Amino acid sequence: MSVAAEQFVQRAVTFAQSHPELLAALLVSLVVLVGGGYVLHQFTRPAGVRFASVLAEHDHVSILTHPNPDPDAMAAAMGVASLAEQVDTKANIQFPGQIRHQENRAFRNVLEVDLDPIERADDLKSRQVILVDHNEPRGFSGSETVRPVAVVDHHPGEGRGEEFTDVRTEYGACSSVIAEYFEDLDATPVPPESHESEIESTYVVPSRVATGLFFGILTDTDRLTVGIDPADFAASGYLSSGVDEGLLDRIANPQVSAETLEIKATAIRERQIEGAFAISDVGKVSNVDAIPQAVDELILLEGVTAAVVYGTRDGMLYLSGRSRDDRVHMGRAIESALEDVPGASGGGHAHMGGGQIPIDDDDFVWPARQTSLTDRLWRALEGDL
Ligand SMILES: [Mn+2]
Repeated sequence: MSVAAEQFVQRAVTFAQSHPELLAALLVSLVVLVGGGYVLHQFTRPAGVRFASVLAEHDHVSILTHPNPDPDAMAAAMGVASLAEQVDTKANIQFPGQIRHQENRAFRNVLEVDLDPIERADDLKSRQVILVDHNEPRGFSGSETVRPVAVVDHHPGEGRGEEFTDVRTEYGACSSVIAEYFEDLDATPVPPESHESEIESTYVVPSRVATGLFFGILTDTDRLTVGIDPADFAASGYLSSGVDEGLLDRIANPQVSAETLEIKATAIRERQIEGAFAISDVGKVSNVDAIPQAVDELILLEGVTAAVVYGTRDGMLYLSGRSRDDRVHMGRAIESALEDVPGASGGGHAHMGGGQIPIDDDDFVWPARQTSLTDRLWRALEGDL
């Protein structure tokens, strides 16, 4: 030690001996700094790291999608299941409702998503539930008794997980949030031609999962055109090296059933037009998923800026609406058209909405009510309700 340094230490020791209260204060500040730093570290760990540690704390989880899961919900569930597997937690994916839409069926089959239907809370394989792509359990009996462990979503809502909640309403897809979790863990997307064992990182995004998440982002943002956040682009970029284009093509361009095409044809043929608005009654259908697909076609018709298609199945009338007209908020238009209709429910966003009305006759031979429904829809689209 140099003479100057020795003198400095000597002076410091003398100073501390004569001011013990200052030394104590210094020690207390050190403890506070280190402890505070630790607490801060707990809260500033990336969400994906925290989520993985929540998963790792459980032996077995049930990953639950919303009713009639779409590709974004199934992909998010696949991602969580893969992550669970990588932290040695057993996982089952479960869903209420049905998987009917050809795109959803193709997604499930082509990517071999292993998921089981549930009708009641007792069907849950584990009471440790992780909700994806929705934040409140619904669509099965006893759903209100389920207290999810974790919630990962991009829809507005009050639902919370007991140990973990991550709801990012600005994101176009729940799949983007899950992709970010993998990125937080420095996971490597596995290229389709490679094998997972060739990857050196601790965590991986299997190619099947990367393809699913990428397609989840594509469908929930209408092929990256609607409601997209920069985070969705970033997540797509991150996943891209793991995407299997062959599988992607099979999911994105599934075969369409003859009934769906016929319902689309009926919607176009039976359309009533007033100004820039179109309404079409497709009658009785066996696949209600065809109704939103039919209105997706009707809205493309030149000169049409807002459209509603409705049809019936098993005592229920289903409506689906689209708007690319700034004057028409479709969700509110459907909601106001169905106001006062007993048992009916409806709503949605500005550019898309839907609703249901319980009917007593499945053949819909109630011209008076049909006329009044169409009339109310016209007035709602015009903004008169
Ligand atoms: Mn979604």
